[in-house]
Amino acid sequence: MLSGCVDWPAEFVDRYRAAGYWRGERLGEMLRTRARATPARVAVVDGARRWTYHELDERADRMAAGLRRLGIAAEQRVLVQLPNIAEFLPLCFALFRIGAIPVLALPAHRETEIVHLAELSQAVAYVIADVHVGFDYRALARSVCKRVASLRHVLVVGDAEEFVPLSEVDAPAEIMAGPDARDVALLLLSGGTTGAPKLIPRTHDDYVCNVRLSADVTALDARTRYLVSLPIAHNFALGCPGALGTLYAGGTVVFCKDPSPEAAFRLIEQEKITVTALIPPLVLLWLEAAEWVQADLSSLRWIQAGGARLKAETAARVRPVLGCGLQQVYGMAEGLLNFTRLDDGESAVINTQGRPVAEDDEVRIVDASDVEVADGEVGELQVRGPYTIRGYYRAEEYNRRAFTADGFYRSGDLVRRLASGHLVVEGRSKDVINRGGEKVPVEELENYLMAHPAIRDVAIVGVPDATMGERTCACIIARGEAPTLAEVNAYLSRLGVAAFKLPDRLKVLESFPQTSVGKVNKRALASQVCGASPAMST
Ligand code: OOB
Repeated sequence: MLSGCVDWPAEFVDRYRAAGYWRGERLGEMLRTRARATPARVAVVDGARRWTYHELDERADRMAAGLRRLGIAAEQRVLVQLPNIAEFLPLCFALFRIGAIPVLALPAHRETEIVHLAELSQAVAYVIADVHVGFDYRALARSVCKRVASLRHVLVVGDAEEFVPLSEVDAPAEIMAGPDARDVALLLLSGGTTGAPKLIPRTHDDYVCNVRLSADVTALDARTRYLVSLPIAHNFALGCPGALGTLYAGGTVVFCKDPSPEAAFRLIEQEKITVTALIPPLVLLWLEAAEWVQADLSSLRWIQAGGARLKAETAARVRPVLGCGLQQVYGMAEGLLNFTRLDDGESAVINTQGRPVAEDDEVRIVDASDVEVADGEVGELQVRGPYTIRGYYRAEEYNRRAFTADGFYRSGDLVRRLASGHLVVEGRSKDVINRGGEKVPVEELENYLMAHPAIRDVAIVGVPDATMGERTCACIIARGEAPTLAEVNAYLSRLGVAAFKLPDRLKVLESFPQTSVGKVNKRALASQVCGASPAMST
């Protein structure tokens, strides 16, 4: 396995193989198998572009050969920062086939995050789009290249300027042995860790399992037309079942660059979309828009909702307003996936976040001393299983805290298990703000703000919000004259921090409430700033 990763112990490898979770399949071959079975079926739609399975497969092969010519080899990391465009798929399959490892950054990430990811992964190449939503990624690449010595290539979809156009990374297809199914296939970004962002190594065996179980539980098949509404670099839209699950099932992946109801509804009507995945604020937006946007949504059979807790009132409106079913998904890039089942009763679908997808997902719910709580009680979810990692990439010290001695991942989520096995997410014990599905890493943001010359101390808390679930409030103690929210956010943007991490509110205080051991009491602080109980039980 790639150095810096934690493998499963041999007894678990044997167990997951024997039980049929790990079948020795690789992601590159998953597409090949499909392309052989149904070469002429449409695999990908992006605007006017339509690629059949044969075309997608061939593009991936040619791009793999082109990447090899550039010197990109097995186990090397390639930082991929692409919006929802068709090129994402041949690129990733090309990397999978070489055994090179895509590191999936979000389009929203900026210089600070990209430099960190490139350095942590020692990426040899960086793949971007030219301009997207008014932002020029080539300018970002110029700054990043100056700071990251390992980067040797910048590949660009569109106008490459001084860099290499991805369209020219092309050579006659070659036969490649490719990686082992036990090898790392991709590095996903974590949303839920403390300190600097962490990378999550997913192997071919475990991610193919993730994709297959998700596609089966969502009943994807060759008639599926999946709309990629969320960023494809996010695990939910990529593999739960997402674009990869759709290709596994022989369906069609339709790219959506703008998940606003106006744009997405038009695509649903035109492309006869059957399923998509949304975060709760988008579910709300789509429900509101359904009343005034004229579109035929009758092809839509399911909306998956996840990433943050969906309110029961919102969940209950999905079928009456949009005319389709709802599947709640509580997942994490580290692995474990919970789904409500398509044949679950109304109460489970509306009030729970689903139950684990695999029999061998070992979920235990524990108190602060790691002792299991009684069923029905709230505790932290810990998990071990065939598609849940045993450690973050190159994070030996952090892993000792994030995983138990017997290999369970400490999710930091506070959940309750019902007699049916369904889970209800009640809050969290980790210091992350979940801004409608986008995760704001509190400690990372606090560290940036501590470096501001006019800030003496900072504590960031989540405050309740009707649309986003919660928003970010930065509480500061100033040195002299306090900066305004606009000044603080301009400072963070100049540092190169993604826009979704910028505080929504700023509160200037004289002091912070303390706990009995002298730490900032964030619970008390959150109630102080919002005048009510905090958004979540941190
Ligand atoms: C998904 O993955 P990540 O890695 O961005 O974030 C994981 C965290 C979870 O630990 C939990 O705190 C929260 O996001 N979360 C939910 C939730 N789904 C995720 N909290 C409440 N209700 C839900 N339904 O967010 C993700 C990955 C795969 C599929 C779906 C979501």
